[in-house]
Amino acid sequence: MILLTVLFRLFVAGWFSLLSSNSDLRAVHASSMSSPENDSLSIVPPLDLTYCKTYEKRLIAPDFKALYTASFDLDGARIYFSEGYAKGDDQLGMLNNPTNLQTGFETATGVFSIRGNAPIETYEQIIRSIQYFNTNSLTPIRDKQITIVLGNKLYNPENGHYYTLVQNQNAISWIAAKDQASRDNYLGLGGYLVTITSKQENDFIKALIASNSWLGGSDSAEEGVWRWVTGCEGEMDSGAGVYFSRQNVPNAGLSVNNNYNNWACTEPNDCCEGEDYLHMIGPEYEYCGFFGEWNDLPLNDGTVRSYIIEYGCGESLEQFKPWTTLRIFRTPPVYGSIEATACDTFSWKGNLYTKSGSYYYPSTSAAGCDSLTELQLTLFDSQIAELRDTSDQAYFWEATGLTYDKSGLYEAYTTASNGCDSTTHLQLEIIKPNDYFIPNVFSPNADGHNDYFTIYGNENLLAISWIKVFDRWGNLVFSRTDLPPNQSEAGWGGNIEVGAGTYLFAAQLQFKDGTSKKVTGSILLVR
Ligand SMILES: [Ca+2]
Ligand SMILES: [Ca+2]
Ligand SMILES: [Ca+2]
Repeated sequence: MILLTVLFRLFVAGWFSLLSSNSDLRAVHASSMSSPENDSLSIVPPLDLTYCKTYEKRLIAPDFKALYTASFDLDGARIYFSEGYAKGDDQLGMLNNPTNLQTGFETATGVFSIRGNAPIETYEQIIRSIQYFNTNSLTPIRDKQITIVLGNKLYNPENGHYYTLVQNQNAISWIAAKDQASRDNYLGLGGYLVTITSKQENDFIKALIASNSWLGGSDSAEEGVWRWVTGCEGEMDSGAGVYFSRQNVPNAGLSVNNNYNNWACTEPNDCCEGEDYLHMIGPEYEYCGFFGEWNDLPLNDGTVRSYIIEYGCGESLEQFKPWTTLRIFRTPPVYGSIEATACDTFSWKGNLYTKSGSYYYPSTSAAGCDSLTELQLTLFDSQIAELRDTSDQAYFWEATGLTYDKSGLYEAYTTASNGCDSTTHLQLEIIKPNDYFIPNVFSPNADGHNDYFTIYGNENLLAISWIKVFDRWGNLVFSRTDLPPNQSEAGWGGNIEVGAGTYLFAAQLQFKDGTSKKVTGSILLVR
């Protein structure tokens, strides 16, 4: 029962796409009036398929064969994924179509449709050439089921009957609907205006209709005696039809012999000039009662534009099975995995990767099946550092082990802790290295030699704006402004109260070209 329910849903899903082509269906109905009875029809189940190679096109049913007592015409067929459909990846197609029938695969629904009036043999020929293929080896691998249905009818698993809705532009009389239904057949199974004998069947029909629709019930033979007058039910009770409801006075339908009925509020009411024909209330006509309930109407009521044809009589339809299924076992790819670590970029199988992550490379295994290699890539960034420095003399850079005596941009390359390149840029400025000289030691002992600390220079050094000297605790021990360069006595004589040791100085130099420069450093005082 569960399987049947699933199938029912799928049939319903397939149905709605057919509503738009009902004019085609009606034309086919008329032309297939003379088809023979075929209450035995079945399909030889196609073999299941094992699919392991993406893009490989495989015939799903190369030996497709229906079994029937006499040939008949068909108006359509559907071949669709009833389980495991991967939208956009799973495809059904044909190598070529030697017939005039229309075929096409709809990605949104996973349905391959064949349309047009042709003998069953032509349909068999087309179905034998339908191919399955998959365009993506990376999607989750799921097994699939394909269902093949001959014809475009809706299946009710509860009673094994088939149905179709005929929706007209204009109103149709109950008699015309009944006659058209009785002339129609589904693969040789005779049609009739629908009879509803259970709540399930009522719900099923309600789900189909979009407006008032005729049903195969009437009290035209005897007022107030409601009988099913079509299909198997119509042949019972000596041909009078199953007596399912009695119109109570004044207005109410009562069940007879526990037969199902679903009258709306005060119906049937045999209103007005008399109402003897049964219909189901559509969603837009809830004037008394509700959508899906029943009402009696006159023969030519202008509000009924549609009717439902039911196919199959009684409960003995086990021999009539115009559909079959096959499974596609989707073999997962042969799986491999590698890890890689690199700096900045990594090249693999012809691709350049710039971000860490998992990447997949599909290929073909030795057995001709999908093979999938996963690359687990970790990329580290190379590092670039920017440095700026100035110097008044030749500059030694530890990073390169070189000494530079010119301003410029220099680079040093090392390896970072992550193993990648580490590049350091040094913007070096050498300022007037030869324009002044700062001694680093003096000896204020009045021997006339090196007794003062000052700054010396060539003709480019115009003046010393100021000099300040501090002891190692930050105390100012000497300060003087506007000193001429190269004059020892203008500088610091090493106050008598300070001791030998290292002192720190700062000074502002003025150059001939108008520039100035602050210099700092240390000076060693020896006694
Ligand atoms: Ca029925
Ligand atoms: Ca009546
Ligand atoms: Ca009525």
